Amino acid sequence: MTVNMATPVAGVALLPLLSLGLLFVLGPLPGGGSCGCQGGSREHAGEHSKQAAHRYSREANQPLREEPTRTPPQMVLVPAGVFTMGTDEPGIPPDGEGPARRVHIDAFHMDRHEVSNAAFKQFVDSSGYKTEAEQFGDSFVFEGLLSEEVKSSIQQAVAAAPWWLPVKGANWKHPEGPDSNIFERMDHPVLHVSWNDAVAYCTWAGKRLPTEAEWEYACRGGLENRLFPWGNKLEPKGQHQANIWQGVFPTSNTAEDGYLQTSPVTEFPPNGYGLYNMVGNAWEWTADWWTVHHSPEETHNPTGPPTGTDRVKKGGSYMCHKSYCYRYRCAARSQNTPDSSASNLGFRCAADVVSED
Ligand SMILES: [Ca+2]
Ligand SMILES: [Ca+2]
Repeated sequence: MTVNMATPVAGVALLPLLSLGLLFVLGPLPGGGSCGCQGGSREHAGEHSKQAAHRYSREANQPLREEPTRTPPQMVLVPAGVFTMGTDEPGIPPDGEGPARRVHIDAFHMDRHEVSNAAFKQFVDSSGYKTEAEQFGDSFVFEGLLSEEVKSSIQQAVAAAPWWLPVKGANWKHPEGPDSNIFERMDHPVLHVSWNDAVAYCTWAGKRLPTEAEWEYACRGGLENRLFPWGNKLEPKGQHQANIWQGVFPTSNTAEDGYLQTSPVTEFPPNGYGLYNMVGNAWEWTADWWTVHHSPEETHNPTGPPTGTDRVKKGGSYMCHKSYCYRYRCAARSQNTPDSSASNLGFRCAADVVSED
């Protein structure tokens, strides 16, 4: 793998901004016909009298509609608000989880779930896009998922995390190397996508990556100062709420939650905003550069440092166990270079709220 490409985002970030408007125009109406366009132009006779009658109707004399926005398909409207970002009781202090600070967030749209293999395939089919892992020719795969044949062909490993192996031919279509495929996993999160790949996809879809603050606000689902999107207890009433690691990492995964690897993107209950798998399943890229130093001051829509070397990822993955990666919490965070890719790292997109006017 190479790291630190000189200008990682300039090219893709300027792609079709026009499609942004188009997507929202074409999107369905959440209110079900509340645009007043139902009925079409089926008849012209009596149009004047109908218009006159309409002027005095209850509908015409009601206040303006309360919902001035359209939520794109497969997204939710995350309402504006203020929340406590980070924590003063960090699970992993070196990660810069603290201090707890008040952050105001404008309303925005968020993908209901991680971008799936099926959705990413649509992007690739229509654009011809090649991911960085495909260009580099390799990507990092968790050793426990590899066939003996693939494993025996690899010498190099990461000293600090020997369970990560660079596998030739591993990419989003072949998550565990050339002898694997995604045919049975089209509704699972796409993996082996770099930050640059994620930006390219979101731009193509008329969206963008969420900021770290937006992501964490969305993760909390309207709850204040809780560890997880659903509360403080990992398994309320003995029910698994997320796809993480049960057993002993990295040697024994009992998969008590039902999944040894990734799960479908809509598995497990959604949080208070209707968002699935914000923690667990696949790590998710955010737009921000990485830093572990945060001002305790109150901010509005923070976007992170202006520059950096790594990008922030949030939420942990199916590989996270409390013993070594207690990062399946909303305040938890980690980082990778923008061209990194791995078998537990994906993303979802956000979008600005666009007024109907
Ligand atoms: Ca699991
Ligand atoms: Ca996730």
